[in-house]
Amino acid sequence: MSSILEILKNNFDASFFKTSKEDLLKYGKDWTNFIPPNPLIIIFPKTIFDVQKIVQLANEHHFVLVPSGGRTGLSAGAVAAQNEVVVSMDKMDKILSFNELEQTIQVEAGVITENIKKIAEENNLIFPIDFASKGSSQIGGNIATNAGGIQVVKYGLIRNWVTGLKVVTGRGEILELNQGLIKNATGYDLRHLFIGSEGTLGFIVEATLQFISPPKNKQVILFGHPNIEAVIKTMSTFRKKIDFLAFEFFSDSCVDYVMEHTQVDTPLPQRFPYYSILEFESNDGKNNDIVFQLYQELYQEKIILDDAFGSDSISIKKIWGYRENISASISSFSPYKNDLSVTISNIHLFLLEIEKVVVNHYPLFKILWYGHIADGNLHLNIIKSNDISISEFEKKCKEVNILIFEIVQKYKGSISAEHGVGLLKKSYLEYSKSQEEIFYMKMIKNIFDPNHIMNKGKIFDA
Ligand code: 2HG
Ligand code: ZN
Repeated sequence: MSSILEILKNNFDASFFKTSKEDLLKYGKDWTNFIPPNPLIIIFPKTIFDVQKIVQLANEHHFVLVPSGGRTGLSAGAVAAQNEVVVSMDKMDKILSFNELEQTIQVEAGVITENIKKIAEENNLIFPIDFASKGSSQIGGNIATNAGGIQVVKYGLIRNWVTGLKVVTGRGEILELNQGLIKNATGYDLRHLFIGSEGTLGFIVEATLQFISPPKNKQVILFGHPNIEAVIKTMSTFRKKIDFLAFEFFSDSCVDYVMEHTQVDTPLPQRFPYYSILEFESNDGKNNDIVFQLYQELYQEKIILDDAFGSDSISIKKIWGYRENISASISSFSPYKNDLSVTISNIHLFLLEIEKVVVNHYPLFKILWYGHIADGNLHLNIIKSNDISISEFEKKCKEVNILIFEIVQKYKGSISAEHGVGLLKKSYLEYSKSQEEIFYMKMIKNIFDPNHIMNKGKIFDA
């Protein structure tokens, strides 16, 4: 081990490293629970050529690199548990250019996502990727996990907004992919292989991102519902008639945590088993009429039991707070997380089957449902009771995982809709992908990273 440290220190001066125990713990992990970090050292490249040099050294001297961004991941994609060298993008955080004509921005990988959103807004545009961790996540990590969030139903995943990528492959070459082009029919688009590759093929070092015009007159309504069927009915009723900007849901079990954590009142004067949030564009009042008519029908059928309306930025923020703050509010309770998806036509049956399993197998644990139901994406978080140890809790959750993932497989769904595979989900990959597909994924890894120096052991054991 000491020789790896010597090799690195012979090639980079002290300003490139962090070695204190606190820094090793901090940079050796992401937001995932259950896997203790154990990195060898943290290195902070300042340029693409520094990254290239680190990759060359790793290939030459056979050590493993863990790319690290804002460390907000939830599947241990950025956890260094095996004495790896963590390569943090913190010092590669330059905004390189903004192109007014193309409405694109070129940035280094370490730029915080929220800063990109702010630049878009300063130019009367938006970068339409929105999730709660945007204040600390980095764009390189978002791209490496093909991040989603609350506006996917309208704008799609981050993949749709990356028009160019610069990467350093696991072999140490610099590739410039797609160069910001809108059209480029020249064979395989390697950009899309790097998006969502979780640092297993190389480093994303720069990106060109597309902005667009913002929606006009955003309106938000929070609904209270008697049960989960009512949430699904509300979502599908609106989805058939309007092109909404977002539709999210959460169970009442989430509400106490958010109230405690953010010191807010209940979302509605009375508590209901489930809540949903609809966001839409008012476009000359046309949508308002449709929404109002559908709302009245759903209210009469007792699908919606109460509502709160937001049309100014303060009330909109307040309503979204109940949904967006759930994850942060529960994080200190070490929740066990599942991030599942199916096609939205299957969501009703899928959810009911899974609910039956969790209610039967977790009689003593808190079950929290929330997520992006209009994308078919459900976050299922389980919080342990006080009388059981963390390791017993984890063991139990892993047993129940099998039952859940059998249902996922039956519905041809995904075991990880938007949080990636990392270390946490890799043993379940076969529930979502065939052995043949995994074989091709491993062959692709071998081409870009023949010596397996890039985030070894993440997604699969190649
Ligand atoms: C969200 O939608 C994030 O809030 C986090 O994807 C989900 O905490 C989670 O399980
Ligand atoms: Zn989510």
